[in-house]
Amino acid sequence: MTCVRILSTRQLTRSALGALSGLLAAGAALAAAELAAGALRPQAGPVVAVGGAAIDRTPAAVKDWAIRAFGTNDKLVLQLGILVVLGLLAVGLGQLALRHRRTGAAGVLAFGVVGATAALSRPDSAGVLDALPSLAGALVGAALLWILVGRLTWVGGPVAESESASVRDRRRFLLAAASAAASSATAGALGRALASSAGDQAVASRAAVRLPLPGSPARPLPRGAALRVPGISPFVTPTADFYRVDTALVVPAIDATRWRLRVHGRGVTRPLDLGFQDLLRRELVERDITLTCVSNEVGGPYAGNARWLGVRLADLLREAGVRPPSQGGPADQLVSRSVDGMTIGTPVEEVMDGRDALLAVGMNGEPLPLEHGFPVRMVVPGLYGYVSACKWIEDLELTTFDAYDPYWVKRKWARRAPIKTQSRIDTPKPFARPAAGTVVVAGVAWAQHRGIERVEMRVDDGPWRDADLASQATTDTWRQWSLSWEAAPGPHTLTTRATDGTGAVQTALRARTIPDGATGRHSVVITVD
Ligand SMILES: Nc1nc2c(c(=O)[nH]1)N[C@H]1C(S)=C(S)[C@@H](COP(=O)(O)O)O[C@H]1N2
Ligand SMILES: [Mo]
Repeated sequence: MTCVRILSTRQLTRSALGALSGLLAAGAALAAAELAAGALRPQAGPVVAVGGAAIDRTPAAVKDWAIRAFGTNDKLVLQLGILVVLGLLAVGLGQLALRHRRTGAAGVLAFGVVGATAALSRPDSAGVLDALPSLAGALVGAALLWILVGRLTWVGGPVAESESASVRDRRRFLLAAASAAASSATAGALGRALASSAGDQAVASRAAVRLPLPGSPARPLPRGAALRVPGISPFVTPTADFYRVDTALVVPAIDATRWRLRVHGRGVTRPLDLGFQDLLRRELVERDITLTCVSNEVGGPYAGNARWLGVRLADLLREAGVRPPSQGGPADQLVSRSVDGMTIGTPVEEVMDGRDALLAVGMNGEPLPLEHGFPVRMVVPGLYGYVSACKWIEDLELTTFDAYDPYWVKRKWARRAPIKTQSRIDTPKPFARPAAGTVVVAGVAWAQHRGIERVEMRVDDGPWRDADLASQATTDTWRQWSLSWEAAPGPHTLTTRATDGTGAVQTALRARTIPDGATGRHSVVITVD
């Protein structure tokens, strides 16, 4: 009996140490890969590469669900998920290596190949170099697993060893494990430091930017354009609260002093190659424009209004010799490319039809924040962000809708996507319990470039009532609304609908966000006490 118990404890220890070896090997692999990525390209690190590749392949419905469930934390959740899966696999490989040392080590190498393949598959991949971090990491991890498991003879195994050899191996295992853990921590930290020093240059170049005054300032806000109702979305969304939607696990860090933008393609008679200062020397226009994401559900948070500063995109295109299709130009699609490989297709006609399509350098009086596209992004009133608002832009190509499908279109989203008329109840919040009596219902409505003419609200199945509208700043911004309601006790459903500047009433028909934006009316259920 005693004999059996000792044996099983021994096996348990062996198994636990195998798992530990697997985890240490995975940790060393990741750390070595992060170090290599930090030195070469932070985006090529295995976690970011696998996460990015996962985002590229995620069906639209799952992506929308992730945005809904985790909001802006979706990227953090994804990376933590990858680490958890990696941890489990590492434990498994540790066990495998106890039985077949070579197979276990080969398993680590296989994951290196997965990481390398993911890095190479990213749209911003810079070529074979991107495979290096994952492969280097995998080699280090495989070697470490091989060494650690080879020193586990003192807890039993295929090789029968003498007592003294077993004591020696035990010491050697502990030494290897401890030094692996220590060097992994150091390498990982060093990799992070290297990666963030690239970020430091971007941050420094941003701090050095002096935005000139606009030659064409924003139209002064008319009186009454901003309502002061507690709980309503402020007319100007503070930059810190502005929604962020993109595929970037690592926010691109661009040094503005080295940034270039190329304008080329069909119908371009004079290709352009511009630097940041070239843009700042041009006439800058300042405009209030509300941005909206196509992934925004009815009543959702992915809309924001900011004061943008930038150059007129249409002027730049005209300088390059571009004519819109209506004037015989051969290109109907303007494809913008970002440094992180995003591609966004915008109709040339809309960009050149007189609306304030901008190459923006400023947001709410400051240079663009890194997360919102520093140093330069596009903003086109009236079109959802995924067909207009390319952040971290570096290339503009004139082409046709027939010739090229950009990133989201390849993933089944619509080629063209004007923003749909929507109204949202900001206050009261769902399931609120206001006291009976006067309740102020308020929110925002948008139909960019058409404007909002009317907002109505109804309680339960009652009649539609006109809300009081804030003054319309421009047709490109959202419009706040509010309505005082004499609330009777009990449960109530509040519903809103907007009418846009063309007289079209927001439809009650429900449509999903895919492929070109959600429709339906926003309702909020509350209980009046
Ligand atoms: N480079 C890049 N630009 C991008 C995206 C992206 O994923 N990558 N997402 C687009 C989408 S879907 C939207 S809605 C807007 C959001 O801009 P914001 O994050 O500044 O609010 O950016 C657009 N520009
Ligand atoms: Mo979006």
